[in-house]
Amino acid sequence: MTDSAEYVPPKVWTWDKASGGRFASINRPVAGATHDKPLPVGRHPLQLYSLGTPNGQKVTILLEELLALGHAGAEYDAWLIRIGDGDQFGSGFVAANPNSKIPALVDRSGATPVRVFESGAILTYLAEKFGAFLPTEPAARAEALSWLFWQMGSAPFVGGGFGHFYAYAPTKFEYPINRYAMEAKRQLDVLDRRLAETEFVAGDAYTIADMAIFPWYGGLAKGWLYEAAEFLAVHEYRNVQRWADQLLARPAVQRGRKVNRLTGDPADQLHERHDAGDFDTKTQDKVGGTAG
Ligand SMILES: N[C@@H](CCC(=O)N[C@@H](CS)C(=O)NCC(=O)O)C(=O)O
Repeated sequence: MTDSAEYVPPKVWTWDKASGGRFASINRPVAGATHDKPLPVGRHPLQLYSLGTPNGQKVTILLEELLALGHAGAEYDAWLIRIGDGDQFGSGFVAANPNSKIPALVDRSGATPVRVFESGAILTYLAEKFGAFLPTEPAARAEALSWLFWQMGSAPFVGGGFGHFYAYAPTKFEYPINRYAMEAKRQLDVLDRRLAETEFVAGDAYTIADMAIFPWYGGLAKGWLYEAAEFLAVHEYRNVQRWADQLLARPAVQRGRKVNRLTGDPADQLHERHDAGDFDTKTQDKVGGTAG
């Protein structure tokens, strides 16, 4: 590993497979499938191919909220995509998401399957399909979509920036940690000020914007991400804390956080979800599995 202070970029960048750090085995400078592997298809209209990371949890929280509201058409099979093993580069997954990242959804309820990728697009598609959690009145809808897109644009600085350099980079460098800690704190403050004004991020109503933002910024506030709670002094963001606790008390949020999860308490890991009853019978403590 070259020290960044001494690094002089060559004229043309080339792929040094040894320099990728923790994600060296999956990071590549090219797109496309690496191997043939069709995706499994279950019995429900909605087929989700995902992993219980913050980006994956957004969608399972929405699906569980839709089911809790009584939308039987939101029943889903959640298949596990092990990104550490390269499942996202299988031909079937790439057909569902050419960007090779979880989550990906295939809606098989109509004559022709509809693929949807990017978590924000999936949340919007499902909210529109079921007419829930996204206001229809133009001003309220604009506010919800603004915060939804805020999350999509902001969280990569938290995950790919702060989290990467603070928790995952093989060597700790002050410059990137400083830069991205500053930005992560600024974003937490944006959210904190907003949540001082309103109960939910988009106003009085609970929307897909909350569901998108919670796994990232609620996770930061609750200390689930990067073991950075103390470093970022997350207790200072009191309105974010209040809102995160409020969401966490929702049974659908609790269920959604368990689906496709490979880390944490085995009781909170439901590796695949094919039936509502799976939460009672198939979490890893019930099947005697180990955290992956
Ligand atoms: N903008 C995407 C981000 C998705 C994303 O970054 N997914 C990560 C896991 S959280 C992934 O699949 N990484 C695998 C890889 O990069 O190869 C979304 O919101 O859906």
